[in-house]
Amino acid sequence: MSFETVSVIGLGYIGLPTAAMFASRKKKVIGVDVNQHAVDTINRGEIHIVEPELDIIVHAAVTEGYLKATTKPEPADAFLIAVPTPFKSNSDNENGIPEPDLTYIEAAAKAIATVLKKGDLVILESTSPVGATEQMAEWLKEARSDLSFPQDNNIEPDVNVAHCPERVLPGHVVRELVENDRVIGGMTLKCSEAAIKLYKTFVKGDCVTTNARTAEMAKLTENSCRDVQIAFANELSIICDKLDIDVWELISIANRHPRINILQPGPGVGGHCIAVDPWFIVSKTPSEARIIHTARKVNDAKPGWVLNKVKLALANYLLDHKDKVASEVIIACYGVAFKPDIDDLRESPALNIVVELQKVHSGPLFIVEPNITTLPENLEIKSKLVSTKEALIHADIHVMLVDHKEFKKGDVSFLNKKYLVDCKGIWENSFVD
Ligand code: SAJ
Repeated sequence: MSFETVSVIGLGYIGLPTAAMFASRKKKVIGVDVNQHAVDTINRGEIHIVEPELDIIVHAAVTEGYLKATTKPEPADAFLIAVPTPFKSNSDNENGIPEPDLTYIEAAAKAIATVLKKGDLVILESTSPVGATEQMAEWLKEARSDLSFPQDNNIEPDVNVAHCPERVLPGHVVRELVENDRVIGGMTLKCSEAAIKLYKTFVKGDCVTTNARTAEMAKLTENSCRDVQIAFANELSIICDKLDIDVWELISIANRHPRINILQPGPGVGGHCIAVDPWFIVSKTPSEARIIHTARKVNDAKPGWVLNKVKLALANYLLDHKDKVASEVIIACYGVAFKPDIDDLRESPALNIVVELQKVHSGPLFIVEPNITTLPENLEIKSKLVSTKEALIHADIHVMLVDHKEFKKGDVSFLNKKYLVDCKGIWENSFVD
């Protein structure tokens, strides 16, 4: 069992760094993506996403001939599938629970099936609902009845299949890919052994072996646990607002207890993982997953709560400035990414707040986002991308949404607290009452 050629299907935030890691260890890597722009960019030795240190690794891998990208799968010894697993659109069932959409996995499985051969290893890395790896193996088998698969109860199937979920943190992907422990969920023990051999090419962390279903559930459990913990912090922030208590001070005091570690409230939970993955548990076990379901609802409701706070600040401002009308009031929003110090706007609660604000506020909106150079199309109507300084000087209402490092510097104590909505508690405390 040797893996000289590795193919990574899906060259996004996980697939591209993973492909680059194998290539940096001098494996021949074939990256496959349906996005021609991504393929062309990578083949120029450049990257189409923002992730620290990745550009240098990809550039070296392409220049030295270890990494190439293409839109059509080619034969390889191991295939890693790292495609998105979103919700189905308009899929809410009668309980309002979104269902996972496995069509990208199905398409990737069918595409690689055409080039599979005896001895190959197929790994599903995409975060998936329990049972998805078995389903993927079925799709492979349907397409290639000439090969045997682990579900055939064959001790040595022609093709090994495993689920090895990615668990890296955006912004730290290059380091975490190497250092994190890896969950290896082979459909059989032999499948796990093959997968460990492959990952040990670059993984320094432990490779922890389990079965595919437990590996699927482990990934969902990690992200659901974080979602529940953030929901607790978000709920606290709403309770404290009602009771006139500074939630940031409260959490820092409570966290001095040796066994308490409360996370930080914010404008809601975003990204393509924590806000999505818990639903994969809830949709499979709706009657049992009660806390997980409630946490999702608490976090999803937070942007609406923030929006109401902004409306209140605007009402206060107009009460104090009788000579002004709403259309003259400039609201500045600081941060639209889904979390600090990244450019990723996907599933961003901050972005959703700004989009909604655009609908309800008749005046101009200033957006401060140091990590992007142009605004997304849906924000261009009456929003303007400005510097922190311009927003601080010219805006009337200030909405701190994402605690990017740029916002933590400088003095904001000249702002009027009545016209500030601080979702991250980094400016509120600059004021002396
Ligand atoms: N957030 C808070 N308060 C906090 C921490 C986070 O409101 O105290 C918010 C963030 O602002 C963001 C959201 O939660 O909107 C998610 O951010 P995150 O940093 O918690 O997680 P992600 O989505 O960037 O990455 C997570 C990680 N999972 C865990 O930490 C359990 C990462 O390890 C996974 O690989 C990744 O999901 C994934 O791909 O599934």
